[in-house]
Amino acid sequence: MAEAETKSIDTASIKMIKKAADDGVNTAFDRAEKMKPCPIGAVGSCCTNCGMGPCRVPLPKSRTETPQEKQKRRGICGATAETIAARNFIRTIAGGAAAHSDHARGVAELFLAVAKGEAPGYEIKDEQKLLQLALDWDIEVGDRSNNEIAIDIGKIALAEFGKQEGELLFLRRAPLKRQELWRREGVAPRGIDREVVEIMHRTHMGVDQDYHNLLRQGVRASLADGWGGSMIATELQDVLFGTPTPILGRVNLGVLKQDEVNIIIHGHDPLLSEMIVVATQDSEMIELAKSKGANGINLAGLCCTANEILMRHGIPLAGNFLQQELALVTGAVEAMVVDVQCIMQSLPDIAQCYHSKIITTSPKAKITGATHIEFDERNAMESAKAIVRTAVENFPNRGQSIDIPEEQSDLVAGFSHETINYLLGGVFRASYRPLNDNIINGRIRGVAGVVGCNNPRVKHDDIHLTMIKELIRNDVLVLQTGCSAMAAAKAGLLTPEAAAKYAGEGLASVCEAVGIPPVLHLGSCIDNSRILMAATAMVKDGGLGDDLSDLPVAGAAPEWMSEKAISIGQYFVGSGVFTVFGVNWPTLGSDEVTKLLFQDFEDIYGGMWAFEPDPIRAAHLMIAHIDKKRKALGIDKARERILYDMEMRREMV
Ligand code: BF8
Ligand code: SF4
Repeated sequence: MAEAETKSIDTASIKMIKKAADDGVNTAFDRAEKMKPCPIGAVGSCCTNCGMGPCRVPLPKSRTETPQEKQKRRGICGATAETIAARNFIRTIAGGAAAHSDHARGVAELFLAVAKGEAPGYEIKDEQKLLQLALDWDIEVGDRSNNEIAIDIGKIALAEFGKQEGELLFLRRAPLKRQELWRREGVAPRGIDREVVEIMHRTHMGVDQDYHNLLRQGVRASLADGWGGSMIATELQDVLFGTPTPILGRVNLGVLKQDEVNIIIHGHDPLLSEMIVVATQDSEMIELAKSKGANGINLAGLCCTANEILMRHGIPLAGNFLQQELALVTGAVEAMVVDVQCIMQSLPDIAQCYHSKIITTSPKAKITGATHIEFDERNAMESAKAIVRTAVENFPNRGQSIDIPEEQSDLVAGFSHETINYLLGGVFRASYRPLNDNIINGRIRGVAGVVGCNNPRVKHDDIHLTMIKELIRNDVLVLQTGCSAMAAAKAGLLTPEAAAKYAGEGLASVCEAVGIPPVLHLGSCIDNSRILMAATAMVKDGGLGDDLSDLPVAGAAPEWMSEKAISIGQYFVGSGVFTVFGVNWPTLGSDEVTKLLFQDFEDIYGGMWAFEPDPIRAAHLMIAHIDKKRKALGIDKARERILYDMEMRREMV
């Protein structure tokens, strides 16, 4: 195997990659080295949609292909490279949108149960947000109780999934111009499930065979994710568990403890993790841990469920996606409790090399070789305790091969879009005005959302960090979610001190004045909907155009791997945001489809995709786009003045 140092930039991970090799444990880093991607599948030209195939359609031999030659490059059903690439691409969107939205459906179901008093242990924590939702959805408030209002909200939220006509309710939150554009283009989503199902229908053999038309449906389903499923999940979770406010946390494998029962909660669903948080603090459980020789119970998170409990409780993050196997390699994890999404099937096998237990909890996500303890939300505390008890009882089985890396970093998280509002505008006059003003006066050049996964095809965390540092150095404020936020956190970028160290002078001056980091952590991947809301608030506050596509903003997922990332990227593009992805790009098998996504979409949606694996170059594509928007807004001169002032100030000292 190649040197561990080439696999990750994170020293804790490098140590565990080496330990894995010593312990004879195989990880995603090893598998990625061995498994060469199929070159035809990698560019989106392999179709498995029917039993006549699989069909692999090669790239044209020359740019000036004759009709006769072109005819030969087809699947058995006659599908062209364009159709195949577009079908594959929107099926990816369907997968991602379905994952976010099915998560959201679970939240809505629990929400309704809580409102009806059928889910003991949960309660409505954020009354203000509940009332805001009631207002948004025209639900009568009057002197009705919170639970009565919540029952209406829960029912309406659930109906959004199966709605057959009309439009999703949250579309109304977008700037008016954007809503009109969506209607004009026929991409305003009806029901969430309907848009996903329609993709599966249209991509069946012999249905939609026009790549423009296919991609239009892709945009529609992705919008049903961003302004539908994901936004519903974020909003209802906030009402149930509290809207995040700035909170201190710690990150990296060093948060695991030698002398305590280590429980890692991994996946995406806060319904479970919220209860596990409570169960690990239960005195009966702590006593049990002590009786087993441990000094207590230490809970840490992985992947997006980690972000959820970090944002609301300050629970430490053990790490991001590519650290899930490495966490087990420490030999110090009593149980890894998983729910849904981004969970590697290799975990039970690795757990067997140590003493760890992998506990699956969702009826939707079982893994052969894992222990299944179903989490029943209507009997949440009992289920959570059963899970914690299993972990605690495993403590005496710890083996000899234990090595917890010491690395851990401080971070500040909890920047919901409401918090950004308060922090910048003050509690009494919450507003995005100061952010807009600092963009207009050029101290902040623009805003970038840097989000998404890890991917072992590239150096772990390195692409995120290089991109983010380049952006903040150039005065671009960075908003983050998902595994990308954890990469930045491990490198210390989510602390206020990072502003002086890494940010350009303009951005640093704003961060120092407000006391915020130059990189703001907004939560899990469904919380990308918070970025949509923050961008919308910027438009509504005025001075930066009248649509999301006018804003000097850009998005990126430089180490993406998940179908969810493609759905997220697509809803940002469909909302008017320039979005650049790294690693690889799944439509390169068709020049036409790629051109539509990378160029023509800008004319239609004001936002478009780009692919650039080099993080510095990708950052500069984003900066160039931000500057283009500044120019269109007529605020490009302000920034030149500011830089000039700073140059002069530097000369004076
Ligand atoms: O939903 S960033 S690796 S954990 S998919 Fe998965 Fe990607 Fe992480 Fe979160 Ni999002
Ligand atoms: Fe091949 Fe067409 Fe079947 Fe796809 S749908 S596998 S291109 S025959």
